[in-house]
This record gives sequence, structure tokens and C-alpha cells, in this order.
Amino acid sequence: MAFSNVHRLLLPIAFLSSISLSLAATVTYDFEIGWVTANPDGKADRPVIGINGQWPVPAMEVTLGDRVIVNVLNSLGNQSTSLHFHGLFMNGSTHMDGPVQVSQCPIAPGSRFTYDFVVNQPGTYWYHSHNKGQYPDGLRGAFIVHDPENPYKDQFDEEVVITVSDWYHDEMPGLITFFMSKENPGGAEPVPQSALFNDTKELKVAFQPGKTYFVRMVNIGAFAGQHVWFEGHNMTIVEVDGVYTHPAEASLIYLSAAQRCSFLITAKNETGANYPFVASMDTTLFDSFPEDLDYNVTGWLVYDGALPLPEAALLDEFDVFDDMTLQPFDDEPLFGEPDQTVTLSVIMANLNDGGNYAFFDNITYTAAKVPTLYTVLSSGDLATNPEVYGEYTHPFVLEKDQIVDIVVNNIDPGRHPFHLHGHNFQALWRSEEEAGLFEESNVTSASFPAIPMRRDTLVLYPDGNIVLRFKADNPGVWLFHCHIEWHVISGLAATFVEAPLALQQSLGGKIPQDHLDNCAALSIPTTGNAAANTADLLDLSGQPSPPKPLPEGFTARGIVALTFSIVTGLLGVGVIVWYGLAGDEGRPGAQGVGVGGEKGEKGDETYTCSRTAPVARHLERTTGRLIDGTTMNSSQNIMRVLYPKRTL
Ligand SMILES: [Cu+2]
Repeated sequence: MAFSNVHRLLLPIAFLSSISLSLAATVTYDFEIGWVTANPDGKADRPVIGINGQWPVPAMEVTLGDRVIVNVLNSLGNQSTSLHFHGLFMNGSTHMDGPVQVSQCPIAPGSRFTYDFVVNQPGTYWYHSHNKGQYPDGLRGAFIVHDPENPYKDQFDEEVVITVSDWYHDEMPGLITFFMSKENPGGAEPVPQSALFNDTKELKVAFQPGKTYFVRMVNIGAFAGQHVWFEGHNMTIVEVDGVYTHPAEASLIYLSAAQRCSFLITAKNETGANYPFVASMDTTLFDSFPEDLDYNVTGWLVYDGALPLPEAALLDEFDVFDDMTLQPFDDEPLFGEPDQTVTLSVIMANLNDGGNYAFFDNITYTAAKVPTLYTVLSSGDLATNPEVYGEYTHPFVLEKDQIVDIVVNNIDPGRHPFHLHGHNFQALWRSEEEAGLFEESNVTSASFPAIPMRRDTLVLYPDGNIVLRFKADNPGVWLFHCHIEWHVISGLAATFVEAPLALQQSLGGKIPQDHLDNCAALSIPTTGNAAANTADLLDLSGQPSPPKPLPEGFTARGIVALTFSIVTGLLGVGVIVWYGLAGDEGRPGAQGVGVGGEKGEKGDETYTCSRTAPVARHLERTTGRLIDGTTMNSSQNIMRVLYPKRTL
């Protein structure tokens, strides 16, 4: 990063509660966001979103306690933008959190917007655009909070930051248009072309014999989870998502989109060889396996630059470290029984525009006319009534300091990394794959760990369930959403409105003028309910809404039941068909698993696809066959993945 763009201002501050003199800094970043051309995988020049004329964008680095000011100028010309600082609680500054139409308006082309917040959490974070699926076009980077009191400070010599990401050759707007179109009724997410370490395929990390490194790894990708391992070196995990953990040994970790993991790696004592390290995409997420998919990226621990960089050995299987076994370093015990439990089921289904949408229960997220925070601030006593936020922001109003459980049931055969803004959650439970609904399991609170792992993004397994718990001690408007960017676009999000009356007291009349100016520039209203109605806050007519549901009287709730039963039933049939047709997996000619059709027998395209597509997707993930009837060829090297199983 150019020196001119960041200024550190050291301010001595005497704290009344302390006799010592502390140093808190104000770190100022001036970010002009604009288009540049890049070619990180060496295969395709493309426009990417850079900062101050550069891409990759800079890592932001601050120290615990610093105030951070980010002055943004949007010079994209053709797109609005925003910045979210992933994992930071934004306590007292929910209006700086970044999601568009949640806590701010988009930053209009040509406009300025300032983020201003204090960082009171140590660890590994990242920042990214939170506007219209924009960040995979390049606007994402690491955000590191250094900690003079890092409990592991005496156990390492140097810090290393490594981002891992998937990479697309095409720009998001076009990909999104196709993804949500009726030409893609099964909701197949665009598959990336490449994997990158630090936005390159040629990352070399200098290692000196005998030293120990604190490696901060961040998955800044859009879609793919990544399996990561280092040849010849073990990882000692010490932090996930900004939470220090007791040390845990791992040979291979899985990092979903948005997750972070820090680990200590001790260098060898000799310099006779260099060692590859690898990130390998979770290809089970993909609905197809395009020819141009290069799903591995290799980097190297370089002990001697004169020696060769060996090729990475391929693994037969991934033995994934189970993050549910981690314990936070502070040993924070399980919170008490919940005051409120929010149960959400993940469903993919079609609406009558033919597009494939993602639902929590019967709601696919659709942004309100007024940013939800601004509705909080302009709805008086009615701010505690979820109706004012509109049906399609899927709002839940929380009271200050409530204990809240989120139960997520996955009625989809995909893996989903769920992220909560404004909090870490205690991860109380994660079922194995195919476990069905949490309510129908025999798991009780007695099964929850006494000291649960905490993080801000947790992976939910296919057709499984998770239970998260957090304390509503941070007044704000916070999204809960899948961090696969495609699923944010298709609506897999809900809104927590936490302590709205407290928010009115702390932020009422204090939204900065530059924030409001961006709303004005884009003609976005800043008062009233989700429909921008200021006269009658309970009249939501005109609120933004998704396309109409399917015809023939089927409700989304009905689809839940039907999909679930049909998945179960057809899986059985499908497996029989598969055995009958296929012989051994991958045999040429064993094509067309029978339920992968895109047009239904009833002649009603949307009606039928909503039911067959999940089944087909499930089958192809189970059998290795693709939805277009082709099979993965043997050179594509389908690896066996061992995900941790948890049983009572
Ligand atoms: Cu998802």
C-alpha cells in the first residue's frame, strides 16, 4: 500500500481507570475504489475492482484499540459499492457495518462515504463489498488486528497473512443475471475457474530454519470452501474467526468462504528442500465440473530460493479437522438457556419467474425500500414490532441481553457456511450429513458442550442441522446469512434487529450526513417502514417483494414438506436406478440418472423443477454424475472427503 493512503496518528490517551498511559492510534485509509485490469491466474485479463489503482487490494492492518477511518471514494462509474468489515462487532457503530439496504445506502458512483469505528477485537478478519454480489470481482482483502497481548506472542517469531480464494474469469453482474434466470432453473451456481493464494498462483513464503510462524489464513472467496494442508509441516490452530483457541493440532483444515484460521507452523531445522502447501476447492459444492476448472492452488514454503519448488502430491482423501472440537482460550462457558429460539430451514425452490431462490422457511430475503437501520431510527415505539421492517427482510426483534438460539435445518444437499454480523456465536451443535431436522433428533441441551467453540461463520452440512447461541449485547441491525455469495443473491438471509429502542437513543439523529447524502443521490428514502410509508408504519403496501410463488396453490411451506419427502423417496429410487444402470461409478455410458430432467412431466416448468432439481443435485453429488447427463472423467480425480462425524 502506498504510504500516502494510510496515516497513523498516535494519540496518547490517559485512561481514568488506569494509572498507565495507553497509546491508541487513529488509522486513516483513503480508498478510491475503481476498475483496474488483472490476471491473477495467468489465464485471462479481466476488469477487477481495485483500490487506489491497485489490485490485489491492500491488507488493512491495525492494532487492538485503534480507531479506524476509511474514506471511500467510489470511482467505479458504473456500479455502486459498500464496505463490510467481516467479523468486527461494530459495537456502538452498527451504521458502519456496511451491508447495503441494511445499515446504509449504496455508495453512489462518484460519491464519498466515511467508515469510522473503533476495533476492540484482536485477530484475523477481512473486508469486502456488501453490495449486489460485488466482492468476487476483487473488492475483498484481509483485515488484521494486531494484539500486543496475543497469548501466543512468546511462541512465534513472525506473522504471515495468506488469503485463499476462488476466482472467476467473468464479471459478477453477468454471472448473476444468468444464475437467477429461468435458463438456470436448478439454481446451479457458476463454478469458478481457479483457486488463488494471496491473489496469485505463485505464492512463495520465505521460511527460516527453526523459526515459528503465526499464519493467518482467510478465505476471501465467493463460493468454494477450501481444504488446506502443508506438506511436511503440522498446523497448531490457535485462533478461528478472531477467537483465540486452546492449541489444537491439525494436518488438514477446511475453510469455508469467510472463515479464518490462524495456526503456528514451526520451520524445519534444515534448508535442504522447499515444501508445497495446497488449497483444494470443495468440488462437492459444484453442480458441474467444467473443463476449465483448476480447483487446486499450490504455494511454497521456501527455505532455499536456489532449490526447486516441488509439485504437490495429491491426496486420496481429505481428513478434515473438526472445528467443533476447538475450545476458546478464554474458556467462556455455555450461555444459559435461550430467551428466544429462532428456527430456520434452508430451502432452494423456484418462483414463478423461473429463477431458483434460496429461502429461510417460506421467505427469500428481499431488501426493503428503506435501509432497515433507518427504519429503526424513524419508527418510534413501533420499532419493536417486526412488521415495520417488512415481511421479506425476515426480521427478528431481539431485546437487549437476551440469550438467543438459532437452529438451522438444511433441507438442501449443499454445504452452507452461515455468518452472523455483529457477534460471535457459541456453536452448540452440528449434526452429521443427512441427519434431518434438529427438532426430530434426540439432541437436548444436555448434549451441548460446557465450553463451546465460538466463531462468526460455521459450516452447516448437507441435509443436517446446527444450533448457535449468542447474547444480544450489541444493539444494531445484523444480518444472518449464508456466506456463499450466490446464496446471498438468491435470498438466504434474515435480519436481527437488536435492541431497537436502545439504538434510537444511541444513534437517533447521528447518522452522518455523507451516509444520508448517498441515499439522496440514489433517491433512496431514509425514513418510514420497509415500504417507506411514514404515515402508517403498519401499512406495508408497496414493500419490495420477490416474484410470486408457484402456481397451483403450492406454498413454500408445502414445498418444504414435499421436497423433503420427494428427496427421500427419489433418492431411494435414484440409487436403485443408479445401481441398475451404472455398474461401477464413472463407467462411460452410465448416463442420465433419471431425475435430472429440467422439464417436468406436468408441463409446468417451475412447478416441476423445484422438486427435481434438488434431487438431481443430490444425486450428482452422491454419484459423481452431472446434471447434464455426462459423467466426471477419471482424470478429474474425484477425491474422497472425510468430514467429521458427530454422534451423541
Ligand atoms: Cu449457502
